[in-house]
Amino acid sequence: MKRFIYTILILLFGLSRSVAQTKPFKLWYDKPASRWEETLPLGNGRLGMMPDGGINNEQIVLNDITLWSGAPQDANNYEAYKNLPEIRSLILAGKNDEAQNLVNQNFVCKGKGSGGANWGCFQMLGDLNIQYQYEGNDRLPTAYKRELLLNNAIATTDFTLNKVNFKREYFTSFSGDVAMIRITADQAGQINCKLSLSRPERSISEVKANRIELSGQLDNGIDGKGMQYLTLLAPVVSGGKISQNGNSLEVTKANVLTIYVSTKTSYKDAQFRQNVTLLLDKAIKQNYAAEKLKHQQVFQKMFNRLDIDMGTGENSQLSTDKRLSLYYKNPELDLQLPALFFQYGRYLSISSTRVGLLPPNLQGLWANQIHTPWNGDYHLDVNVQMNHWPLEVVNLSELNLPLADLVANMVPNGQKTAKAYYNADGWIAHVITNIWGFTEPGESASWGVANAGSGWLCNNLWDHYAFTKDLNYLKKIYPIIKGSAQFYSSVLVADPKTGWMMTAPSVSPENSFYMPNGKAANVTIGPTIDNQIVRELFQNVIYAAKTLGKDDSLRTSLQQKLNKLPPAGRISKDGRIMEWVEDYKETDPQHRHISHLYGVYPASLITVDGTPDLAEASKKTLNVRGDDGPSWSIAYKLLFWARLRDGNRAFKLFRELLKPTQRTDINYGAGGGVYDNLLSAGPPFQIDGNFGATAGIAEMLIQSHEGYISLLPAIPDAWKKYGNVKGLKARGNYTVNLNWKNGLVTNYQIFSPTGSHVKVKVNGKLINVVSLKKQAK
Ligand code: FUC
Repeated sequence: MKRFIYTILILLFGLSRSVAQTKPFKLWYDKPASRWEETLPLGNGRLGMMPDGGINNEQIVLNDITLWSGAPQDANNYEAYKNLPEIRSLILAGKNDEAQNLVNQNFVCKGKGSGGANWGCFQMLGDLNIQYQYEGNDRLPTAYKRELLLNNAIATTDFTLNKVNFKREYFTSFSGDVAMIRITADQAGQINCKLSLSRPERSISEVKANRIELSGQLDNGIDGKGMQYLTLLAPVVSGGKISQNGNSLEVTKANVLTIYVSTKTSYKDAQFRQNVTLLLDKAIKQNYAAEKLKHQQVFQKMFNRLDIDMGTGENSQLSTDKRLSLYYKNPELDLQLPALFFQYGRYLSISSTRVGLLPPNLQGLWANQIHTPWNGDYHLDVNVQMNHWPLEVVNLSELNLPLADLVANMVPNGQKTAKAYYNADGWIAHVITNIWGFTEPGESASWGVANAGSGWLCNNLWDHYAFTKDLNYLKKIYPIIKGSAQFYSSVLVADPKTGWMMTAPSVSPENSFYMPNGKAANVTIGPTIDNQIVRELFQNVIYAAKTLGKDDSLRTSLQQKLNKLPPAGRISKDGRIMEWVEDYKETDPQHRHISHLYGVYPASLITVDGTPDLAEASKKTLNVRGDDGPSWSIAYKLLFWARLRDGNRAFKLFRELLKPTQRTDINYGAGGGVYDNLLSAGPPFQIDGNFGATAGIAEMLIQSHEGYISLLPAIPDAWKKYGNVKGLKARGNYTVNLNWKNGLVTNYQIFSPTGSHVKVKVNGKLINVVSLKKQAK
């Protein structure tokens, strides 16, 4: 029954830009980090640092989101398309293994692909090393505390040694764009230390005029003259003195020491050398307290858009590592940890990307190696998308824009790739990319020929429009998504058996199947994920063209093709969603990728109400896949269960994800988890698990993919008692606040810039309300 509830326009807390934070969200420890995976991540979207809080020696790993080796390259095999007819006819004849051999021979990228030096790698910038000296004989400190306060993006280390209270304060300024560390003591002249900058390779470190300079040039894989960087460190003291000791600077008997680190790379910045100095000089001139305040204000403009409280518990007071070790068994004793992990995800997004720069990579912004795992790049078969899944719903919408820029930058090469391999219109990217716009298939057929990378990226870009309804943005991305649709439209192959039109050759991300002859293969026609991605893309482009009043004939032809796509999901003999067009047996039933449930999340092609049979089959699929895997895979399963409205199962996956681990080996199987610093482990550290779980928690509290806003669609029993969230977003540019008790919504407000009719599902009932007016941000 439809009923309009006209809500009175009382401005409870809706008009203010930000939501006052009820509680501090902290990570804290009573000892220094003993490994990098325990250090605390700071970042301002470009510049990152991870201090370990060491007493005598402190190592602070520095990062810059733009620091990449490699260079643009053309790895397109321009003869590849000639093999397409044969590859396709082998697939259609059921000779997938032979087709796969041919793909390996003639249909992969030229050169070494992701293994090549020109392909490149996101690299650590360097280490800031501080060797401290103390007066007095005590060696062991008391009252040690190392902390990261998410609310203001500041880390601290406090301890007492020889009756002196020391404090270190660290932040990467969102205002001045430099890293700052301030060391103080409560007695005069107690700060003695030696400062140096180092990097495992390709670096020169020298002292010039009381500043340490670290500079170098990375390999581009061509002539060795790749990206350049320059880092400047300047200590400023009150009391005491600074002197040079080789490549280090020594601080003696200071009362206060402030260390400024300014860094830049040559990425899109010919003036980077001058800019490093400008930033540094400017920062030093600022009053420290004023700069710290400005840093917090800029950061909080984003962070404070959302607040969450789901209670607390006796373990919530413990140090983060202890909380983590106790959580799996007794989650009821720490009701705050899910809220902390959720806000940590938001904190990590704000810290690891910035409008105008690059999206967070596989490790966000943080790396302590030259050769980072998987080159620290962008994987297009789930990982980079997962990094962006929480952004809209957790009210950090603009942080989706760097990905849109990255994708726009891929299009020119993607057009060449479309021609070279498929003789097709539009553009394609396969499964991996870098900051240099790589779009070619990867170097091995088993994973590299996935066709859906560009389509998935485009559908991810669509989210920003779906949530914001920003027409200017739609105009900006329209040529990109149109070009992607044109590609798929021109390559789809009609399967003579079914008449369906599908991609070929392609793979279901990284999984393989047994052919009837018992041999294993990956290459196929129409893996389910491709069918779903193409369906969603065509729908989006048709909608966009209509909204923008453009391309009538393209709309008609996409609509015709849409009618010939396979259904969004098909059910296998044993009741699961089929991963491939044939009901093949998979070689790895617990495979980490669950690509054929793309239609459940992030798409909404399979829903509990809309397609109940497919929703049931999705549950069976998940039960066979199991609840383990690398952390990103656990997070994805959490999201699926949230969409399938099973809050308790989603919560179980949350607990699995929060299992403490110290493993750093490269893992493709079971055994994800989080490190003591709450960064997620594949292992190794891979940030998608953090972002996926943040999106997952949001999805347990609010959903808006079925034409209405659903409040608490998958709340687990464990979180039912009490909670409130302010500042969640829903599709259509709505901002939502809600309170609940005993699993029932007790109060909610929905805001939008104009105040419009919107459907809301509250406590199981679908009703129509008018949203409160709220100034657009
Ligand atoms: C995909 C996944 C792996 C890993 C890598 C970075 O290839 O299959 O588990 O996450 O990306």
